[in-house]
Amino acid sequence: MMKFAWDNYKRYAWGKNELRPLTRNGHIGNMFGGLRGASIIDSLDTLYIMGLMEEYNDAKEWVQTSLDLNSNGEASLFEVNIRYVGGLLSAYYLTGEELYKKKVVELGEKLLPAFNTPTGIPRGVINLGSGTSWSWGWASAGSSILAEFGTLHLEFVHLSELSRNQIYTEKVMNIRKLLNKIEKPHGLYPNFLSPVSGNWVQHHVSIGGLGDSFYEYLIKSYLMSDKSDDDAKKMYYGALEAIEANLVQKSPGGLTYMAEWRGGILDHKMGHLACFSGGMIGIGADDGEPEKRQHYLDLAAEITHTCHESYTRSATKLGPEAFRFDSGGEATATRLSDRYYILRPEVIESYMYMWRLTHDPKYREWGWEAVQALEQHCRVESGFSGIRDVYTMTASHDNMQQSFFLSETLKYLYLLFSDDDLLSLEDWVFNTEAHPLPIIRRGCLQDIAPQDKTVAE
Ligand code: DMJ
Repeated sequence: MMKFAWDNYKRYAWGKNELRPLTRNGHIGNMFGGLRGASIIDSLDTLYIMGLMEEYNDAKEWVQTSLDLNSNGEASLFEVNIRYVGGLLSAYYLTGEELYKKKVVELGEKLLPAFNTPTGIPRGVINLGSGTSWSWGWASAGSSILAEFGTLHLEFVHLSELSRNQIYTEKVMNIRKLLNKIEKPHGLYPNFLSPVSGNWVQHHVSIGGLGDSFYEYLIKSYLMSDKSDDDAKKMYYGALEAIEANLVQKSPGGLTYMAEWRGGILDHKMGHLACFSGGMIGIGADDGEPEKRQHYLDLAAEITHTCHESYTRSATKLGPEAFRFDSGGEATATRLSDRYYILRPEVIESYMYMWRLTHDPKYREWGWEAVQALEQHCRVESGFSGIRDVYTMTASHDNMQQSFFLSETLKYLYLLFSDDDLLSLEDWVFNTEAHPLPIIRRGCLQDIAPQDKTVAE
């Protein structure tokens, strides 16, 4: 599947950000501020661990000759960080090639002006040429988004390691300090914060879009620090407690889900994006209070089960963008506009973590169901495409092969069916785009050997 997705990208969209598999051309979009080759950067580590060396070498050569960081466009700080910074960091740590280190430090410097705000909370959009930054037009009252400014920590700590410049760590620590200081409604972290006043702008809380990877990066910061970052640990378990008290629900049919919270009122909806939380709660289970460990593992399994149900209850066996637990529905999309599937990874991501944590064969079975559904409904003649309605067998394709399909969905599937020592969870954490970053063991980061590819072969 990876080879097919890659070969078609290479043939029809080389150097563009994504492949449009129906029209057989490339898509550039406006998320990366003029940077190109998102699918290449997102694929480097996947190709490498799969042992697709000819393809990996083509990708590497493109980075060498064509990755131009001197662009002058408006980029999403979050997207550039998770895909480009994350992808280049992983490529460096897996292969030891200096080229990636040089590029990623160069790119990291271009992101720093985004933090020049009264509070140091970065705005969402940055011009990579001029360094000017501003908030998304759609974000209420010029606010910054929790999942955006809260999803920088892992990459920025590694940027400090590689550049030997503490500035990156200082920037993300400052975000952490502010979040720790301000009042949290019921212990929850709302999705919108003003980068000017440092106050919450709206009380909307979600484990799905707008909030999701902030929580993920708390527990992963703790794990990546070799369990020395106690603030991250405290914040993660505190947040999880508030989530359990306010958001976790059980449906009449017995499915556990995470609702959204709007100033105390629950919206009984769970987004596909929120399905990453099964894996997150799973990897954090072991470091919780001893009496809560089994409970966390059970909760992780229940959420993953619910997300699997959102797949099995559709005709295509792929899950919708959002599913609801009201108006008579359970784990199904009730609105037409929520019925699409854009090759997202989160459900498979949770299968992979739960497999590694429990070795319960059902997770591989569920992963295999997803493979078959992807092959049947998303594979088209020249690549993979998202679909507009998971509840109908007559496919309507969206003509987009997202770069996270190569970076995340296919990587997590591959890991689900590999031995546990390929990118062992003892040694690596995955950023939110599935780019593996090594755990920083005091004084020995320099000793990390490039990942032995023979494990994959
Ligand atoms: C990816 O870019 C990342 O996983 C991000 O955290 C959420 N959205 C997409 C995949 O769905």
